[in-house]
Amino acid sequence: MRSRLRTLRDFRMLIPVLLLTLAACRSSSSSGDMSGMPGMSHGGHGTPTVANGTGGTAQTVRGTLSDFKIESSQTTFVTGTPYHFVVTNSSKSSTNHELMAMPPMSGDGMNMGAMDKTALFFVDQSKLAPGQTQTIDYRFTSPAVAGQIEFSCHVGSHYQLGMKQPITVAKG
Ligand SMILES: [Cu+2]
Repeated sequence: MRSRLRTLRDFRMLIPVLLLTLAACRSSSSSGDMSGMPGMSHGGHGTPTVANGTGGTAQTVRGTLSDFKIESSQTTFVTGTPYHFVVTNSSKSSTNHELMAMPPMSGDGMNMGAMDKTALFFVDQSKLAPGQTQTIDYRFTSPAVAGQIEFSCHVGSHYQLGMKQPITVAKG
């Protein structure tokens, strides 16, 4: 009687351990390469790719806007990969900045509305006062060679002052 109770209790104590082990298996398989695992019906064909779902697989990219330059933790990207941009205005002055992802501008003949339409994505300067951080999720759909797309800030004459950072997008 005594020993039977003890066995039951031991088994109960094992349950959380089993659940934890299961959870660990799940999370490691969903973030890893599934192509090598038997019994996986999707994601096969031997192509190691980032999961296509909207789950937590986005790559974080840090963008820093200052007076007057743009720094990005990453300047080469791949189509189809979800990126999570974390953009901070680290201006030491009281200057708002913006982050646009768009073709380089040669002249100044484009108004803000047209620019916003041309841009792949942007974070407006109204949301980027000094010290502010904004995030935006984006997935590139078309490849871009050097000189085709850049991160830029077109507030005032910031662009002419150097607020541009060329990027490239490879085919994923
Ligand atoms: Cu600026």
